[in-house]
Amino acid sequence: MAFDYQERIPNNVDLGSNPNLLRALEHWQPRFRDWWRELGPSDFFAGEVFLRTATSADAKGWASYGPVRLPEYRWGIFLAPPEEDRRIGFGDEFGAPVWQQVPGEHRASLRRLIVTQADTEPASVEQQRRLGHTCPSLYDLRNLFQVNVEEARHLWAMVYLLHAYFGRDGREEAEALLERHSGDRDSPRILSTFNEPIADWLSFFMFTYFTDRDGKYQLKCLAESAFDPLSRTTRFMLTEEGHHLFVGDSGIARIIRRTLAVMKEAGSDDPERVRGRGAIDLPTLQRYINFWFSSSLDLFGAEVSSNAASNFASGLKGRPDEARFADHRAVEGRLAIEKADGKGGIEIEEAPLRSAMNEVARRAYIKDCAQGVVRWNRLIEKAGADFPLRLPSPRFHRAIGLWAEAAADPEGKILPPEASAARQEEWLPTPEDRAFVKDLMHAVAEPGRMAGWIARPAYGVANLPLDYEYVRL
Ligand code: BYC
Ligand code: FE
Ligand code: FE
Repeated sequence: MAFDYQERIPNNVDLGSNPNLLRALEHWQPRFRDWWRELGPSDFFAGEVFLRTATSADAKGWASYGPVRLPEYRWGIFLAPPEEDRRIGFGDEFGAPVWQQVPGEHRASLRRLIVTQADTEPASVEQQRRLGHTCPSLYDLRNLFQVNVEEARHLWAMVYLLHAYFGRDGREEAEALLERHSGDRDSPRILSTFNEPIADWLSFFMFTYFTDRDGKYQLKCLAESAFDPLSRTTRFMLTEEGHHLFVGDSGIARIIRRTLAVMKEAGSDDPERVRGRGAIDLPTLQRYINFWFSSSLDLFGAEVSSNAASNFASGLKGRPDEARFADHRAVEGRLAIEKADGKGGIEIEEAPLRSAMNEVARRAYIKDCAQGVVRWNRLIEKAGADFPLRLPSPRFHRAIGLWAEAAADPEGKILPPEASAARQEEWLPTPEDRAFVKDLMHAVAEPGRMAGWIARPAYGVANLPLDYEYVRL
């Protein structure tokens, strides 16, 4: 089932047979284009970018590649193929047929989940809109734009659900998605991380590694949903997500490779000498990891959450890879959760499993995050350097949940608040770190050339050589 790109809004949901819905979406489309022009990567609209575009929902060969101008990218509404006789996979209605419409009693909660998901997509485009000016290579510039157009498509995916299933409220929410903006004082994006500036490429790679990975896990939870259109939409989004994670993972690995090479040349691991030679020292990398990992942990919500319990009970939001579990109702179980005892120690709360679903997802996410760190540390070890990177404790630098009030160090040790405040500079990027990293970034826009702070990638895009002109400016 190849997508029809002759349509004004390419889709595989038979929009043509629903004139009211089509009209509503065609009304939203110019507003989306205005937003893309104002808050997308518009400084690069004149150029031609070698991009992939989704062309079918087949698991194999779902995309095609070619030069596209950014204002002319064809966003569409694409759902994974329906699964025959799909059943609800968890919660109170386990085993019942999935829903093709929204049950009235779940309407408000479902809308809230979809709006929260939707809000992050344009937010990330807004956060990244100026990065093109300091791209380390045309290859990276192309990857940035690939991520941007797909996040914008994810907005389309959610807006389709709002328009098709939530009537007037849905249309209003779709408008509001273009009115909130990342970092806006009066009308910010909903979730914290999506209001953080991404002013340099180190932050971009950290964001695509850690924050897009929250996206992966949240989408996995929503892919389990009893609301079948949501499940099918998020399943297709997950196929696109792999590339975003690759950009982050390989980006950080390339920075580390370059740093290790510079350390070797300098015969020193002194951060100042590494910086003096135009690379990013490992302690600075660690501080960026501490920041983006802890911020992304907050995106899972509170460890113990009545929202999470009721979303699970009603079949709206499951666990990542729900099929892995034996008991899909989770009425009985408990999960041991650590919290501060208020006296500098830790106590364990046995939370009912359903209330702890945010924490179940967060733990799966943390395991996934750790895999990249192991690979990066192999590079460091092989180079004979003695500075293993690590994920900070989940207690560190949290703003949401049980640890929001506690002051823990990256090892998870609870400190008196003053002691912790005094050491923030050791643990999190300082204004000097940010200024240094920002100063390092200058656009490198000749085919095949790389900025001095990052190593070459192992391969080009879609079997093309690295010196291919991925963006014609
Ligand atoms: N910042 O009961 P709780 C992606 C709020 S990323 C600010 O724990 P719940 C992407 C919460 O809203 C994936 N506020 O919440 C990545 C609630 O507010 P109200 C995005 C926060 O509902 C890169 C209150 O605190 N998708 O796709 O269990 C590029 C109580 O919290 C935060 C989703 O998030 C925060 N960090 O869980 C592009 C999936 N955390 O009701 C894209 C949809 C919590 O008191 N969303 N709050 O006003 C959800 O499933 C849930 O809303 C959450 C929160 C997991 C976010
Ligand atoms: Fe996305
Ligand atoms: Fe993404």
